[in-house]
Amino acid sequence: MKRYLLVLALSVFCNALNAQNLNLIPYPQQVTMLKTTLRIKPGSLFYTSNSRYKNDVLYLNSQLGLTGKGRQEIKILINTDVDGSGAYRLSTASNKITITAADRAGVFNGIITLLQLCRAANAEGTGLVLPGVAITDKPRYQWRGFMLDESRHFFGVAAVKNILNWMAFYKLNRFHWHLTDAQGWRLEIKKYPLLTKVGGVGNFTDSAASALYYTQKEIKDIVAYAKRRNIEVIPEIDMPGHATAANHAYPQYSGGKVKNYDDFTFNPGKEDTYQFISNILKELKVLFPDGRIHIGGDEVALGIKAWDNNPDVKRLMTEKGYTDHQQAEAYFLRRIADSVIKLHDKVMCWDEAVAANLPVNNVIVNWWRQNKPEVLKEAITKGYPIILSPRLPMYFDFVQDSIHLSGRKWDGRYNTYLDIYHFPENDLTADVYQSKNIIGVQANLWTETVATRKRLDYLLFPRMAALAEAGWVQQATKNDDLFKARLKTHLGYYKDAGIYYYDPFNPDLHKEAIDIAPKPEVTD
Ligand code: TNX
Repeated sequence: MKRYLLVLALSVFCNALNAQNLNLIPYPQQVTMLKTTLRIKPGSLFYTSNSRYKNDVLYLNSQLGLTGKGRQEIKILINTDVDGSGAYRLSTASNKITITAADRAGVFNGIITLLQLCRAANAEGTGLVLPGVAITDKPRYQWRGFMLDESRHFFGVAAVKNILNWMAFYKLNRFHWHLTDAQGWRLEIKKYPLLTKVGGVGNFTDSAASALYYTQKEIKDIVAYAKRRNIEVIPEIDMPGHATAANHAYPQYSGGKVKNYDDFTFNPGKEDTYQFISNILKELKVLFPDGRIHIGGDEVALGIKAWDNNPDVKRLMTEKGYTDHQQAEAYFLRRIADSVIKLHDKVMCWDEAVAANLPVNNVIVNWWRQNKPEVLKEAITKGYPIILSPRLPMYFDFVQDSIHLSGRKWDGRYNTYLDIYHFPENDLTADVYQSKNIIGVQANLWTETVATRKRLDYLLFPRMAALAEAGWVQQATKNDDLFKARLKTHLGYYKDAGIYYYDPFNPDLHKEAIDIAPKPEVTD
């Protein structure tokens, strides 16, 4: 009996070890290693007879650079027994590949796991020897997001597509695109050409840089590119604060001027402002067919003093019986949310907007102020679905190593890949992170200190891999040593792709990429 138990324990242990050698990130819920292997001959292409998923299989071929005439079938079955959206089973037993999933998200996730298996597989000649596996997998969170700020600095189509490709490789499925802010409006709106012509001028480091923005044609192309990779794109039009670029283009909608924050806000007391924004939203509806818009709502306080001298705001306050500006701010957000709901149905906002009492059924709250846990609790109590993206550890503009100089810190704290890996259980109490209101996690890359692709990559890799684990893997399965071992293989993938990444195991390998002379720490 004792001996039997020993053999059993040993085989479970070996299975776990071999399964780690598959180098899957994020790590699946359950992996069983089989005794068989699956040989894929040189010159073979993956194919499926299930016509709905042909494009997903073509994606796999293109990612692996496969060309040829031979066929390796993937049997794709849709089965509602599989546990929820995005879940899948993948088997490579007895010379057959089968993916069983509840929906297209699950099929795509299964294909990505197969893609990673192929990348890690032994190559024989130019063919592949895949291990026999039976994988049962499902995501911890439905929303696994990444946000890029392209207002402070603009990176362009190629950089965004590269990010989307890696997001797909890591089963991240929401791209939050911060397209407007004080430093630049980056989205063509046909009815208001000055938004990009004037509002697109400048960036965080050079206020005179020539206008950079996405045309509507480019936006459509990127949204379709993302959809092929099972990624929804959520554009953010930040308002009523962070609106300086728009106000420079159309000053008639500005909330006014105040020291250091001239024209930071839209004018909430003017009816025309709502017409202006609603016309912009109408164009967004065509560009972003998934229909979710992020309306910002953050840091209005920075420029709200301007409303003291604004006659339209004064009139609004008297009419509504408001006693402070925050009520006017909430009024603005409710009206904008109503317009979005009428047009698109789905709204997102930063956590300041919890105070505005927007409709609970159509609004997702993005909690970012880790120093305000009471706001997260309030959002839960009010019943909002919530995305967790607190500055600590989910802001990728924070430094990731004690030796790094450029980027933010908060009371000396910064965001290592392991901090991200252990989110949210290391940062929040169980009653909070186990609340059913929490629908996902997201990392945000603000780009005040990021002007080049090189630094963009440096801040993203390898933290994107840790983000993938935070969004996918159950707390009980996490293990630093095993994650590190898998990550080492992925650093090799970055190297092959020519990415300038940070190597946590050898910090001197690539020197910190610095674009702008570092500033001392500020906590705000
Ligand atoms: C706060 S997060 C901001 C951004 C900055 C970021 C820098 C949020 C909703 N607002 O405008 O870029 O900090 O870390």
